[in-house]
Amino acid sequence: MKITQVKTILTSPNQNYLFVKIVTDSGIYGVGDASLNGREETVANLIDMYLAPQLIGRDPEQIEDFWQLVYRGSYWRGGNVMMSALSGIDMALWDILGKSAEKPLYALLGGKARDKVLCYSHVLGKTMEEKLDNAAGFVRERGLQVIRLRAGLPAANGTFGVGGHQDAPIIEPWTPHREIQNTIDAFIRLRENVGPEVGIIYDLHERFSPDQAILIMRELEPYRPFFIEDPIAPENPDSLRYVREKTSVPIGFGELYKSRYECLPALSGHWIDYLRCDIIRIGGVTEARKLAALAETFDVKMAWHGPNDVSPITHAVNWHLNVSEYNFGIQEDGTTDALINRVVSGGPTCQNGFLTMDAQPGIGCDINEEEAAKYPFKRAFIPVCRDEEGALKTW
Ligand code: GCO
Ligand code: MG
Repeated sequence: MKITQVKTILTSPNQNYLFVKIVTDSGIYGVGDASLNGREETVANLIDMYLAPQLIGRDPEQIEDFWQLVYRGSYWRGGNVMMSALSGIDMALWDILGKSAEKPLYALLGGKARDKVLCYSHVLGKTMEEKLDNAAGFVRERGLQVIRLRAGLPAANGTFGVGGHQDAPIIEPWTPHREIQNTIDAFIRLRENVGPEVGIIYDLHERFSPDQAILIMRELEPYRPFFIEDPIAPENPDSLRYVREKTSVPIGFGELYKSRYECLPALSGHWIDYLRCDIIRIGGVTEARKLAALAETFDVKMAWHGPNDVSPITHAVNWHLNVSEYNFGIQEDGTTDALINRVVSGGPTCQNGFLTMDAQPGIGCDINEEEAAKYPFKRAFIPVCRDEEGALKTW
């Protein structure tokens, strides 16, 4: 089997996505997701200009070799743009492998290690007030065991880059030291609203400094968070150790990590309980299985990133990883908009708190290219935060 064509597909069904489709001379093709919120076209260009020409004529089953060719062979290693491009291609190659073996991806990864995949959803609502008020109903309606809230003020229009063409990022106000008490109060209200049994994940979105995060987490200890997500920024591993040592609250961390090497100190030091990498940022299936094995070594559970800005293809790959991993913890089902399902078929859904999927050979998803063309890509930016002094803060 030889690769004959590599296509990049940019589309915007209420959110920008970048897909990769790799076609072979056998008629089998594979699909992957290379979406990088706010930089999709840059990733597409890297694939079209530099990676696709290296794929044409290759045996699609040499997945590890192509991974190394892009990662080490480029000499300039890593980074979000390169890793997203590599991940999208990697997923498509595994999809081809599964389809030609007539096996679902999870079977290639060692087979099922569990029957059910616990998942959590984002509490929805237009404002924080609405989310806090509606949480119990939301949990009841969907039969959820675990929910997730993100620290923040009511979102401005265009959050997550869904607002269509923009010339610059939207600015949201956020003054961290003023939001400490609000953040604590929001969690406590949510706990009171949903009762003691429901797991609550609170995403602090790297918005606080270590001292602020510690303050919040210590106050929340009696309210038993399922985990606190990304309490601080990831750049300085020692800061994470510092936070870890000062609180007993479980920590989920890592959607901004781009490599196994970045994850290593947090894993080997046991500074986190759940590793939350995004498979589009760390190198696709090839790297995800190595990373999960590494986390298993250090008793850290997996909770792969699954927001609305990754497509059903990534949600499906996450599911295949989930069912085949020994150290699976929980899966984020951050899907908030169904329009993407017109473009991508297949993929898991959250039913009564568990992620279920009809497994087909490969990843089990397909892209409807005609449908994708109906939603033309528009440049969009992730918002930025500025405090009341005008200084830039983490969004
Ligand atoms: C999450 C994440 C996302 C990110 C988004 C950025 O936990 O799901 O924090 O919501 O903000 O992926 O594009
Ligand atoms: Mg997050």
